[in-house]
Amino acid sequence: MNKTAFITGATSGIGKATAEIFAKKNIRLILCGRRVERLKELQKELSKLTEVTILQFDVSKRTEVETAISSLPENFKQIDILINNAGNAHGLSTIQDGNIDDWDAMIDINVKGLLYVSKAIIPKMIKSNTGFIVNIGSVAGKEVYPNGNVYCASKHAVNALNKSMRIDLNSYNIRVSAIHPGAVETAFSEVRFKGNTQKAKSMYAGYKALQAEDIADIIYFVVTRPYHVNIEDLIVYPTAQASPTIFNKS
Ligand code: 8X3
Repeated sequence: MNKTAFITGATSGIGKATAEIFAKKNIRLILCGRRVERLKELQKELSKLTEVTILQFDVSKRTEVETAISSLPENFKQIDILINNAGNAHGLSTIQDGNIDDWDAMIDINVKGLLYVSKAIIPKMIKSNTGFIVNIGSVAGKEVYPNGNVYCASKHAVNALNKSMRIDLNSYNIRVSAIHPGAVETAFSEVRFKGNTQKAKSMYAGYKALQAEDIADIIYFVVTRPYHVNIEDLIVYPTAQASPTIFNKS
């Protein structure tokens, strides 16, 4: 497939798995993340399969985003697919006990970061009258659960922006979709529980959680439909999870 994809949060989890499947399908890659060593490693590995360039920046830093994206080499300036994947949960506590730095991080990364990156790339898509934006949301963007408050709010914002983008970009032939995963076994819980590996592991114990590759497969499916087909969004759970809080654990 002779397309170029721009993936944020590409150094781990869903972003990395998406980069791997796209590389196998010969999609050219612009891999973005904060950790340059990981980006370089991934570039080395995936360059065996496709053309890869890397951009090191923090999505929540507006000037970093703008500078990085404007520095793209000429042959990578045409972006066909934007995967807005970078995002995290920081903390899990009641609104009254919530840590304001955690709130800032979630709003800055999950909402403002997605906006900064989109704002830098959308004009290129408008100019070429083609493009595909896939926003990685969460079931937390569809339902609110105890202690989820600000994370849920940030993902509800992603859900709203997904719909807004599709409306505003409709006349420019740009497709916009979202994937809303339930429990995916990644570093997500380690970040949420601030390195408490025991707590993080217990999130995925007693059932088979989704794997990053499961979501990457679905992203690949979504972006490879015929051009007249636009999937608005998909909510994806592990079989053992019926809602954000209901699990069938052994
Ligand atoms: C990840 C899923 O249920 O922990 O976004 O919010 S959940």
